[in-house]
Order: sequence, then C-alpha cells, then structure tokens
Amino acid sequence: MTEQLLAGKTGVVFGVANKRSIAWAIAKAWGAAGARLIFNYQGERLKENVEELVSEFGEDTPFYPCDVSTDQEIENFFENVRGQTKRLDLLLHSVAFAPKEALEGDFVSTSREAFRVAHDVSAYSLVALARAAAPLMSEGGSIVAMTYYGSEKVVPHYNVMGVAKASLEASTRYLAYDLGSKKIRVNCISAGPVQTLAARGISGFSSMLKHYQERAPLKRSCDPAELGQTGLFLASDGAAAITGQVIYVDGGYQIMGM
Ligand code: NAD
Ligand code: 0WE
Repeated sequence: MTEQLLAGKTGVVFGVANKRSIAWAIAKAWGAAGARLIFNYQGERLKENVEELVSEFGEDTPFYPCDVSTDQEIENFFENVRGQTKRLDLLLHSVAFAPKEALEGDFVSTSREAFRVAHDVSAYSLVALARAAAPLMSEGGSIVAMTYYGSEKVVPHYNVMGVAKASLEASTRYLAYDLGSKKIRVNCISAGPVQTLAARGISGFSSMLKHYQERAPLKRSCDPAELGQTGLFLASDGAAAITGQVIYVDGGYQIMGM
C-alpha cells in the first residue's frame, strides 16, 4: 500500500492519450497516493479513450478539452478547473509533438514551420500552463514535465524534438526561479525510452531499447510504473527542496561516456 502522500491535494494532468501514456502512469501513482485529479484531452479524437480511462478514478472525474497550442483552449480549460476547485497543488506536463517528417530526415532540413510547431507544443506550453496554474497554487505546488536525453546529446532522428526538449529544460529552470517565492517547484523527469503511442511510430525504436539493455548500468531503460513513483516523489514533500532539476529515470544511461 502506498502511503497517502498526496491526501488532500488536487492535480491537473496533461498528456493522457491511452493506457500506455507516461501521463497515465504518473496519474495512477498520484491518484493512489490520494490526490484528486483533473485531466485534459487533446481533441475529440481522444475524448472517448480518456473518458474511459479517467472513469477508473470514479465516474465524476473531471476531464476537459485542451489543445496546448491554443491560448483560448488553455484559458477555457483553467476556467473549467476553477469550477471544480479553489486550489491546485500539482501539474503534470507530459505533452510533445513535432511533425513526423521532422523526425525522419536530417536535422539540417528542419523547416521553419516544423521548428515552430515542435517548440510551441513541446516547450512553450509548459510556460503557458505554469502561468495559468500558478494563481491557483496558493499553498505552493509541484510542476513536473517529461523530457528526454536527446536534449543534451545527439540522438539520430530525434532532431528538432531534442532542441525543443533543451528549451523545455531551460524553461523549467527559469520557471523554478520565477515561481520559487510562491513555493511552487518545477522539475523534469528525463525518461529512458518507453513503448508508448509517441514512440511506436519511430523506426528503430526496439533497437534503442536493446541499446539500453547493453549499455545502461542497470541493463535496461525504465518502466512506466517507475516513472509514476518518481513523479510521486517530485509531487510529495520529500522533494520540498528540489526545484529546477532534471531527474534521470533511465537505468543510469545518462552517466555513460562510452
Ligand atoms: P503519448 O503519445 O502517450 O503522450 C503524448 C501526449 O501529448 C498525448 O496525450 C497527446 O495527446 C499529447 N499532445 C500532443 N500534441 C498536443 C497538443 N497540441 N495539445 C495537447 N496535447 C498534445 O506518449 P508518451 O511517450 O507518454 O509522451 C509523454 C511525454 O513523455 C512527452 O513529453 C515525451 O516527449 C516524453 N518522453 C517520452 C519517452 C518515450 O520513450 N516514450 C521518453 C522520454 C520522454
Ligand atoms: O519525445 C519523444 C517522442 C515525441 C514525439 C513523437 C512523435 C511521433 C508521431 C513527438 N512528435 C511526434 N510526431 C509524430 O508525428 N520520445 C522521447 C520518444 C522518442 O522519439 C524518438 C526517439 C525517442 C526516444 C524519435 C527519434 C529517435 C528517438
């Protein structure tokens, strides 16, 4: 039994698409620890999926549409949140997108538009969501975002997503500075590769998992439940003095030089 580390806390979760989503693993850990959760879904296409999943937390679990590339949808989403709760404690950002063609060829071929979209959806959205959530975090809070090692070293084909994740990680540090006086902490989890919807389309993904099994100190990447437990730690008072950091949940892969 998990201790009720998050009893009395309320969180918003961005990025559940299906049961394999990293957001879903972290939501389950937060929910099992006693948090009340409110979810987004990206658009009508994902509504039924998300509706069925979130009902596991009870029939009345709120979920609202929010495409993070639209200011108006972010405003409407938080208007709905304010209808459910006076206070927020937790925010999960588990959202990324780059146009498919930008993850296939060379980085040097990245179009202006693909660069813009990748940064808008995958990095700027953290700033916009943090700004909308902060006024509700009246007793402090914890903001957690998902990142990947391709932000700091070249991972072939990760391309513009790596540049956007570098921006996400830097944004995490600047947000941690701005929001620290309100006792709002902002951190990233850098996950090793996990089989999700966002990973399935990537050619050579299973050879990446094999690479981690050969090279990572723990001889594997990570599993979603472990990301859930790290997300729970960052949300809890155990992490009360941790902000602006990137925590690696990657079997130790990030420490290796050869
Ligand atoms: P996923 O496909 O389950 O989740 C990605 C989510 O992003 C989806 O729910 C999708 O709806 C959402 N999204 C995309 N564009 C959006 C938009 N405009 N507005 C609102 N939502 C939008 O895949 P995942 O692997 O769980 O990815 C979650 C996060 O984890 C991402 O930030 C990803 O970069 C990161 N990550 C994934 C891996 C991996 O190997 N799977 C490793 C490290 C980090
Ligand atoms: O962040 C990611 C992937 C995010 C992602 C996935 C897609 C696939 C479908 C963003 N945009 C899109 N656009 C689509 O059209 N990961 C950390 C998983 C991932 O993706 C890779 C990886 C890894 C790891 C792409 C190339 C190389 C490695």
